Amino acid sequence: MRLSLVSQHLLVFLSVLSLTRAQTTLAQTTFPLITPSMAPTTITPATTTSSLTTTIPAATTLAGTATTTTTTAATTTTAKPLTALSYDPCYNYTVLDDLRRATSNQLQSSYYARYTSKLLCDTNVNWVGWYRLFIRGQSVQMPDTCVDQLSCGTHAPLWLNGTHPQIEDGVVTRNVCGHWWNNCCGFQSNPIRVKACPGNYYVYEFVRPNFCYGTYCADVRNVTINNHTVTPESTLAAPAIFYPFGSAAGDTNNTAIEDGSSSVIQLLSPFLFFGRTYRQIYVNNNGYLTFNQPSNEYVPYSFPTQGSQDIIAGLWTDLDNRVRGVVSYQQYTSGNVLTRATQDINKHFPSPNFYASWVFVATWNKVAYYALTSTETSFQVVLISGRNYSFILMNYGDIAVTGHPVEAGYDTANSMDYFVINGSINGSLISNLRNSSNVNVPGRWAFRVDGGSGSNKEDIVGLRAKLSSFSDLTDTGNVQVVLQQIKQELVKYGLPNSVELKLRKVQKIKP
Ligand SMILES: *[C@@H]1O[C@H](CO)[C@@H](O)[C@H](O)[C@H]1NC(C)=O
Ligand SMILES: *[C@@H]1O[C@H](CO)[C@@H](O)[C@H](O)[C@H]1NC(C)=O
Ligand SMILES: *[C@@H]1O[C@H](CO)[C@@H](O)[C@H](O)[C@H]1NC(C)=O
Ligand SMILES: *[C@@H]1O[C@H](CO)[C@@H](O)[C@H](O)[C@H]1NC(C)=O
Ligand SMILES: *[C@@H]1O[C@H](CO)[C@@H](O)[C@H](O)[C@H]1NC(C)=O
Ligand SMILES: *[C@@H]1O[C@H](CO)[C@@H](O)[C@H](O)[C@H]1NC(C)=O
Ligand SMILES: *[C@@H]1O[C@H](CO)[C@@H](O)[C@H](O)[C@H]1NC(C)=O
Ligand SMILES: *[C@@H]1O[C@H](CO)[C@@H](O)[C@H](O)[C@H]1NC(C)=O
Ligand SMILES: *[C@@H]1O[C@H](CO)[C@@H](O)[C@H](O)[C@H]1NC(C)=O
Ligand SMILES: [Ca+2]
Repeated sequence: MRLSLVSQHLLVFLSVLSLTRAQTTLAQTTFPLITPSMAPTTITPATTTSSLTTTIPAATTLAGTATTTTTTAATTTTAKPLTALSYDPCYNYTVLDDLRRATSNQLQSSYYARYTSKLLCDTNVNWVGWYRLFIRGQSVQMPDTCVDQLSCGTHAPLWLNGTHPQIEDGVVTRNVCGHWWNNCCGFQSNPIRVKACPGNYYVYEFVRPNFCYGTYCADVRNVTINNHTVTPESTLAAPAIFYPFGSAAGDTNNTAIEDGSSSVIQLLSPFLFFGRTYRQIYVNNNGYLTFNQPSNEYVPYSFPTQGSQDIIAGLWTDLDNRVRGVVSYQQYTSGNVLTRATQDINKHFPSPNFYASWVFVATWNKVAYYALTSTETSFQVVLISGRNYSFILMNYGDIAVTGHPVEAGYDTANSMDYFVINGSINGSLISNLRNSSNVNVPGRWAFRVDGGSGSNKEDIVGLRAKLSSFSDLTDTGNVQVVLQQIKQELVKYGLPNSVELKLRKVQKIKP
């Protein structure tokens, strides 16, 4: 929620912290604003040059009764503070999906004798950083028991001599053995580092082995590998940040209709979105979610729209699932997806002990843009809730460039809260979504969206004030004086002394 003060010469963007909703209601009054005196050292306001009319948009309440607002000007961004993560290989790895590395790829002795040149040898690979093993798009791990000689497309398959770590072990170092001379550790290769990751996978920091021919193996001995994903294109894994989707996840498909939508989806658990509680949702083919009605709008509105709808836009643009791709969705109230969501949210947000009890995944998989039939764009919007918290994850895969207008982020009724993902409003730069993040996970943007108090953004009220002043408000010292004076005024009008004012931005609007 946000307060807006408007006057003449300077725009002052402020955050008022520590207000409760009741107190905010008290603040819904008009109060005169006092400008700083000419002498910044004088605390007592000297001149009152203007009496400002202040309109404070009412708080939305958890009960869902949004009250009116008269804000018309563009307001401060509601970007949630970001949780800086230190570099984590679980979210920064290279995908290694090479069927030849599978333990099932066993060479005949006649073959390896004749085709030595075709044997894999990992000393030829320029290893950089961390890797995650896949076989045909399926996440697998390195073997941590002995592997037969002549497996994994080489002479001496490399396996991990030591058990895989648990998540709480963090990064561990393990010895690597190559099976040769009928000795499981005939070659002792260079040790590598290994980490267990949320989502039940491992990453490995592969290094050049100290001999040839040996390869790091992908263990498929206990894994059923799909045979129908054969063409190189379709063997590409969905980005690892994606939640399960498609037929494998039991998704419901949207009908392939230009500018179409899902039918109404009843939510198995209510979703709290900035104070409003929703029990239904629509997945619109053009890349966004709406709650009250489906939408066929194919030209995105620019956020903030000051409109009447709540909108969650993974990538709102003119997509066309008739020619290419699938739009599908699924919701979960139990199982691994909840575990994964719980881990992700606790990772991305400092909220203690969050447990996901409901997850909704909408996926636009390899969908074309309208009239750009060869393009493929993939992204997800994941809604997550637990108790009275709610979150959104936007996961971006390959995003084709487009000349269509685009918009990614979210907006709310009257735009009291909104967020525009940086760089998402220019279709020629849109591919960057795959690499950008607010949580240090390339391709992922995460937001807390319940709007409840105690959220990661505190209880922030924005004030946008226009002031006339003789002193230079771009000077920090002068601003402190003004802040104190504004605070005194706010307190006079019923706010607690504990309110804290912070300056967001000063903008000079007249010389
Ligand atoms: C991701 O890993 C690569 C390779 O190790 C490294 O160069 C890069 O700095 C890492 N990225 C981040 C964001 O840490
Ligand atoms: C694993 O490595 C240890 C030394 O760290 C070695 O003693 C052991 O023999 C190796 N395991 C096998 C199966 O070779
Ligand atoms: C395969 O699974 C079985 C049963 O879960 C287990 O005993 C065995 O060690 C596994 N084998 C490998 C190579 O992981
Ligand atoms: C895949 O094909 C191989 C032989 O081509 C067969 O042995 C295996 O059972 C098949 N796997 C599945 C899951 O169909
Ligand atoms: C959804 O579409 C995909 C791709 O066309 C198809 O394979 C799948 O069977 C469909 N799922 C349902 C439930 O119709
Ligand atoms: C936003 O994106 C532009 C380029 O698209 C970049 O120059 C700028 O630094 C970004 N800003 C932030 C805050 O990430
Ligand atoms: C989008 O970015 C491109 C490349 O930087 C630029 O040429 C173009 O003018 C931008 N378009 C809009 C609408 O901002
Ligand atoms: C994203 O990062 C990858 C590897 O870091 C790079 O190859 C690719 O060009 C980047 N894509 C964009 C759109 O910046
Ligand atoms: C969630 O609800 C509980 C009471 O049910 C309340 O104590 C808590 O403050 C609420 N949390 C949020 C974030 O609104
Ligand atoms: Ca369309």
